[in-house]
Amino acid sequence: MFVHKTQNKHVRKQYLKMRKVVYSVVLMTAILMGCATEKKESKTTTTTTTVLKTEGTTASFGVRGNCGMCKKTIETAANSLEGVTNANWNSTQKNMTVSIDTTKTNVLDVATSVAASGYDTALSTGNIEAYNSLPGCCKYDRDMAMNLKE
Ligand SMILES: [Cu+2]
Repeated sequence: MFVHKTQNKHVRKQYLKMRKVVYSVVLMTAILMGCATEKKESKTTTTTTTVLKTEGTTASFGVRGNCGMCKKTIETAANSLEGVTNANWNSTQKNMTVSIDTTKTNVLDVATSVAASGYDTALSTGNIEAYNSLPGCCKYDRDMAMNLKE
């Protein structure tokens, strides 16, 4: 009886210790996840500022993709906007150049339209549903580097 009581006490002590560990793990995870989110956000900001090159009415930014079919989809998405006078995606450089009438549209809108068709750009993440319905050969690697030098 006495032994049993001591054991119980021991178990309870262990339980409390475990609970402490669990709490600190949860707290640590929360802190780490907070950090990760912050890092990701600052990374996106950096990409936005360094990747975008604007010269007059011509701008270029990174766009992920694989093949000729990707090129067609990406350029069609860009050209669907009023104010886009020329769109050219380079499959080797993973980069697109657009000529735009800035009174009608802007670079971010073009990037958003491309992203809606399933393609990641340096300024926006490709729509996941559109990506999933792309043909197999067009399902590009979502970690693919963009804005490559030829
Ligand atoms: Cu493709």
